[in-house]
Amino acid sequence: MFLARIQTAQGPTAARIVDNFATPLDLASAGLSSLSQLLSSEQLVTLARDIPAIAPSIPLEVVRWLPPIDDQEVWAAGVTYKRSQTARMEESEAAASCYDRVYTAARPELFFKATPNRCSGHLGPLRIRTDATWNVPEPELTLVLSSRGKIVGFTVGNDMSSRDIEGDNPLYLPQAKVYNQCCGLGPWIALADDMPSRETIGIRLNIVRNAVVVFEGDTSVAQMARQLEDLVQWLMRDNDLPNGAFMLTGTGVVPDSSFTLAQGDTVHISIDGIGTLINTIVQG
Ligand code: DO4
Ligand code: MG
Repeated sequence: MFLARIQTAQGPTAARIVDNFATPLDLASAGLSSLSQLLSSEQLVTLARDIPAIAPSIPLEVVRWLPPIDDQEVWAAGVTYKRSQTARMEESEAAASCYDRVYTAARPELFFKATPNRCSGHLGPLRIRTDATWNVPEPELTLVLSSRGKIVGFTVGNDMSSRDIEGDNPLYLPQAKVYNQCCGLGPWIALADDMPSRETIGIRLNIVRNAVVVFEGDTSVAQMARQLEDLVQWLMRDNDLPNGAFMLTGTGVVPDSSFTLAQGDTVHISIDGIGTLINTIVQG
């Protein structure tokens, strides 16, 4: 079972995904008004299974997917894998020592990534900035946090990044990371109890251009230099998250420096225990 947000004739709605069908949920029958409230409920697992349908189930092939977020903030961790450290050091001479030091420092790199309106769901568009020339997707295991900071679920995240802007000056990081359609989330949320053990979770990235695979790479959560709970406790320091949050946990896959995304590319990110998030790249 997974939880999602989908578009129906009645508007956006939370849905339960079981056996290739999406069932729109009557959240109000459980006294809830949003998916984020359901995710923060102490009865999440029972409610997710038992909330009645508000409309007939829809076959997955015809579902119109929304990112599985409504009221939460989106945060991200950086330089949590060796590959990200080395790629960042290649990209910027000026900032090389910052990336080198943060990889081993007690305090992780954390940054604000997106508001819900800047996120795209499965099969939606993700954007390259018009003023950027070197762009990559970043495939990241993404934590779904309750309002108390508990890891209640996982989804697939794409931390779209403009490497030329970030590499020019580290103070430009927010512009390299935060803009319209800068963050892919989806296709749905896997509840924490249903995930495989963390060391076994693989992450795969494929980029397709004109029906040809132009990049493929993979990593595993076992390669991550930090513990997920450690990232969360740093995020929650003097930082309340009343609606919960999504937290991208950093990339372990970075294409070689000669690669840049192009308009029309299709980005496929698969994470074990969750599924595959597919987005098409737009620019302008
Ligand atoms: O400081 C650069 C961002 C790092 C990042 O997004 C990552 O490692 O995934
Ligand atoms: Mg990233």
